[in-house]
Amino acid sequence: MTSRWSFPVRTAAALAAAGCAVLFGAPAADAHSVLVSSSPAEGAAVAAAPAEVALVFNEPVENRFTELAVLGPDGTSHWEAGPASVVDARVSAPLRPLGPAGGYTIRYRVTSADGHPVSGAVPFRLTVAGPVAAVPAAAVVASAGDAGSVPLWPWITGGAVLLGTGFAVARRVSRADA
Ligand SMILES: [Cu+2]
Repeated sequence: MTSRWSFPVRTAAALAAAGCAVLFGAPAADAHSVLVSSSPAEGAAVAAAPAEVALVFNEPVENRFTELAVLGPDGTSHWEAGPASVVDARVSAPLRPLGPAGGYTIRYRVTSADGHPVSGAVPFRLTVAGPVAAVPAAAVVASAGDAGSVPLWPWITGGAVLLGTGFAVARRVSRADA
């Protein structure tokens, strides 16, 4: 008898079942759902954004607590265009036109048929920058707090000094006119 699934998938399913039994005391037959394929595929290089991202699991997953996000090369910007939809074993979400070229990540969390959560990430690469050059505003705000980012205060201080100098000069000029 041949299996529908490749050896790595069956191994992952077996390990998930073992983990299930250890963590939840459930019988090994109640295995966690295992990701079988994705679009874009793991590690794929695409030249343009697909209309949606999709994940296919080895069994139908439950349609609750489903999360599907597509993160940009900065690791914080979101590129999914709406909530995930679940149809049997397939979980998908619409995708915005993508931004900068680089590494994108599909991050997911689904509920297995046995009720246990399964989460993971699927990386893919955009080889040609999309039409949305600018990173979404929320991502800029979020990354401004990163330890590695350039601090804002020198720019604010510099701007204030320039503004003050401008006022002083303007006042002197208007006094000279009088
Ligand atoms: Cu489970």
